[in-house]
Amino acid sequence: MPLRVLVVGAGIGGLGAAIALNQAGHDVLVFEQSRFLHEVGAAIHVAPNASRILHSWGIDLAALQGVECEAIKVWDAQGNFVSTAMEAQDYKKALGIREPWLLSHRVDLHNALRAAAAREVEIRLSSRVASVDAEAGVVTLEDGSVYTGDLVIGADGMHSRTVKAITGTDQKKESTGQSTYRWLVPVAKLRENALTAPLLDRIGLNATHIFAGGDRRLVMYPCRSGTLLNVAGIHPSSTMAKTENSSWLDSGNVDGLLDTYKEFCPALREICRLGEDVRLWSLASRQPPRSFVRGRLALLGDAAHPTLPHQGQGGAQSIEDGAALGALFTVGTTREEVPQRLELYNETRYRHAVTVMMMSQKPNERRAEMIEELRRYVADAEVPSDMFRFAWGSDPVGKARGLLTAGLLEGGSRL
Ligand SMILES: Cc1cc2nc3c(=O)[nH]c(=O)nc-3n(C[C@H](O)[C@H](O)[C@H](O)COP(=O)(O)OP(=O)(O)OC[C@H]3O[C@@H](n4cnc5c(N)ncnc54)[C@H](O)[C@@H]3O)c2cc1C
Ligand SMILES: *[C@@H]1O[C@H](CO)[C@@H](O)[C@H](O)[C@H]1NC(C)=O
Ligand SMILES: *[C@@H]1O[C@H](CO)[C@@H](O)[C@H](O)[C@H]1NC(C)=O
Ligand SMILES: *[C@@H]1O[C@H](CO)[C@@H](O)[C@H](O)[C@H]1NC(C)=O
Ligand SMILES: CC(=O)N[C@H]1CO[C@H](CO)[C@@H](O)[C@@H]1O
Repeated sequence: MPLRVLVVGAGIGGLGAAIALNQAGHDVLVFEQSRFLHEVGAAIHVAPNASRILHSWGIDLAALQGVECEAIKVWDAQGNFVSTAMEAQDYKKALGIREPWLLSHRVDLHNALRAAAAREVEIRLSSRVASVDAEAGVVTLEDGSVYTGDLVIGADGMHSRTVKAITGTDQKKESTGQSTYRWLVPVAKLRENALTAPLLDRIGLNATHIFAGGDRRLVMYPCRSGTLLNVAGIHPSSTMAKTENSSWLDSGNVDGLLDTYKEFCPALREICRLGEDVRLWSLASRQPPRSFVRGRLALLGDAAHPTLPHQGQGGAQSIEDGAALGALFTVGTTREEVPQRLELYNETRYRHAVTVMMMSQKPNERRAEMIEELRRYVADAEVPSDMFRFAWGSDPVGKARGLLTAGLLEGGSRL
């Protein structure tokens, strides 16, 4: 008998898990609070291992309209070249990776996942989950309706409610002291503008560009087949207001943006001025729970490990979580076996995802400062010497299968 799986949240991670668990032969029902009428978002990094997982789920990578990222280049605030921080090719060679590192509009990635999931899985929109009983596998919606499953996936993002079923309390989000302006500019507009056209020609549209000046930076990369430039302006927060409930949906304005980047060169300021629908996101986060699982509940993605954008890994980690679940819940898994399989999920993912999460709390050059904090959750953790090696070298499916086989060999003592 297939398992009945209830997924809370149809974001990147929830949809990925729904696809993986459905492909493993289970019945999946997804609850999503929104109606997806006004989807916002800017671009998101799809790291090579994540694009390999998407491919394995039968998703046509062309639908992501992604741009392949070849390097990370650093420039100063006046637009002078400083250094090439990394070249994708070097890592791909060293790690034996063939898959692309894609820069995709989040809406394009989300649509591709939705289309793939909707072929087999029911997604109920306007269905906000109020609470979850982890031991019983019961999900209660705000409208009062109650559903019972064999397995519940808490994929409800940064502002998760399902995490409470594990921690017992609501966790406050804390500001990191930094905020991010996010906006998109049509590349055609930049090409016909006398200030920005020469800059664009010089930097090219095949890399992630970091323009750094003092305590602030502009990070730019293309998406949607190179027709849109995505810009993130990471800077010290001027106000701690709104921190608690800050989200991708908060609006910013061009005046505040121009003021923040007043020391940057005219071409970069012009890219700020051309910003449409500028969002201002206070980089707030919360502690991870001590465990990703309890009873019949597994947390994944930002609900489990709220990941800030500094390493461009939030989306990829949530996709890896779903792939691990798909590998662990093999055909024929029984209702009785669910809690033990979830312990293997926690073992597969906790250490890796919490390490990436902690390393994403600060800009890369300052991430070593997170070691104490990381060790509160993973006692013997080390700061990865190289984040690309660490993140791109992960193999959640192989690890999950290895743990499963080891458990079965122990004569069923664990499974
Ligand atoms: C609107 C939006 C825009 C984003 N834009 C970007 C971006 O431009 N760049 C970037 O790098 N990252 C962006 N992110 C974050 C990024 O998608 C995540 O960090 C990453 O993909 C991890 O995904 P996730 O599935 O864990 O969480 P999310 O992608 O945040 O998805 C969580 C989902 O759960 C739903 N949900 C929440 N609470 C409930 C509830 N109680 N009941 C039912 N459903 C619920 C939410 O509506 C959402 O669809 C955005 C997230 C959102 C929600
Ligand atoms: C990337 O773009 C730059 C600038 O346009 C160009 O010099 C470089 O050759 C491009 N790299 C590749 C591999 O296309
Ligand atoms: C944040 O959201 C919670 C739940 O919706 C609400 O109770 C709280 O008052 C909000 N806080 C702020 C500062 O708006
Ligand atoms: C999940 O993993 C973490 C880190 O290894 C561990 O502390 C926690 O106890 C695990 N949870 C369960 C239920 O085993
Ligand atoms: C799931 C997946 O694609 N994992 C791969 C990630 O990258 C490492 C290193 O190249 C491979 O060994 C994994 O198989």
